[in-house]
Amino acid sequence: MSSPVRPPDIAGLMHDRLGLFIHFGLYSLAGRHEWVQSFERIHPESYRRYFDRFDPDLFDAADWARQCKQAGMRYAVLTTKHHEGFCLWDSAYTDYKITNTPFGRDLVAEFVTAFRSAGIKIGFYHSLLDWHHPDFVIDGHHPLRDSPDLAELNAGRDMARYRAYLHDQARELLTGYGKIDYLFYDFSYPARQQPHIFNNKGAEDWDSAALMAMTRELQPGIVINDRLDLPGDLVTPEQYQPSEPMRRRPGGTQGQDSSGELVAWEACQTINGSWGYFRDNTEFKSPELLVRMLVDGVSKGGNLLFNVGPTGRGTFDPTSAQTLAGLGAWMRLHERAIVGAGPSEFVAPPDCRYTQRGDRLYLHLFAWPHQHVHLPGLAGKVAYAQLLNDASEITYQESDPDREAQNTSMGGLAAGTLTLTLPTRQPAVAVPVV
Ligand code: H79
Repeated sequence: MSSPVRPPDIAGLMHDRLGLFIHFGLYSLAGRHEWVQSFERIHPESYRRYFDRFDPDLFDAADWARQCKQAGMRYAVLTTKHHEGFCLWDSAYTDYKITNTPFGRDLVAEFVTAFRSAGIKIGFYHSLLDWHHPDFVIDGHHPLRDSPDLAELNAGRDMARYRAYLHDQARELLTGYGKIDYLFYDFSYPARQQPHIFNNKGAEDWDSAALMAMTRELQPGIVINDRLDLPGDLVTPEQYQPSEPMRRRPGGTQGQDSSGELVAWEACQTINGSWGYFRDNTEFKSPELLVRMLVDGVSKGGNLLFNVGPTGRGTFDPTSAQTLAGLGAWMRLHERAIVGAGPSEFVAPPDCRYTQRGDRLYLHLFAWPHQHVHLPGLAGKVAYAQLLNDASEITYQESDPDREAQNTSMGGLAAGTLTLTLPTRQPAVAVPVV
């Protein structure tokens, strides 16, 4: 049999640079973090109150897709199942699924159809942890970890049976919804990484090698992340921006090292510190901050997977919608400096970032200097300069190497410096009309 395995299309995903993460589940009804069941040690029987009332009546996949696309995002990743174990599709392997709630529809199917027809790549987030499955051995993350009868509760649990369930459901997701571009498995916590957690879980518990092989076989070209406790196609820093381009750690698992080869990476970021809808977390990142995170990431070779947590009604809350629109307004004018762009061979001055796409160099100013910005090493390299947002010409001067030692009008700048004359006022990030 010829191998159907095609190498992951990591270049395609990295080209896109900006994606939308969507965390939606029963925790969206609690409205206080997707880890609420674990944080508050909520017993499964009590947590069922959300299952019985799950009815996102305003959910409209086409509207989510429209907002995603307008934000300039080219791919989207939806939680098919989070740690709570609730499935957003009509799985044959459990009753703990969306089609058994008052909502009664297969949300994964609607998501896939709407996003794909909007030309957005499809990503699935799938939790390796499962706090609902009766065979999942209770560990240091589990809601029942403090139960007085823990030993008794764990006595009949069998990870081999859970593993079969995990693989069966992955197969279901990878065969029932057409082409899937990206799989974000989450997450592993082997003893060597989280020694403070009991009943740690890693590659053997998930049979990560087989799960990864099956994923690749069923979806040729799919990109798989690095959280199976095995090397993946990209590394996924969570809620932090790396200060340098990321390098693969020896062994290739979650995390980074300064010595290895350069590796594709994608930072995932929340809007307000929580992935699931959190009503009372009102410290939102501004579109300006998100633009900086995106630009900084692209300048270091990385993607930004930006998250929204829809409300229990199934909509993006007003601040999230506004933030997406703000990001989109910026992307409409600056997309060519982001999509298909990456790090530059040149070194940007302080408070600046360079991104480069082919022979086009994009200078991003994080602080707006008075009148001039000096770019060492660029003299003689630039044929024309313009402002991206309105295509207005940027005039420039080059320092004269022969007169370098003298106190010239260029103020004794190093030879090879290019000096741009900036507009007196920094162009504003456009205010979107939603
Ligand atoms: O789905 C989102 C998170 O719920 C999930 N990954 C993203 C994409 C995730 N959250 N935490 N983790 C993965 C890793 C676990 C971190 C922990 Fe903790 C540190 C577990 C216990 C201490 C963070 C802080 C979570 C609970 C407290």
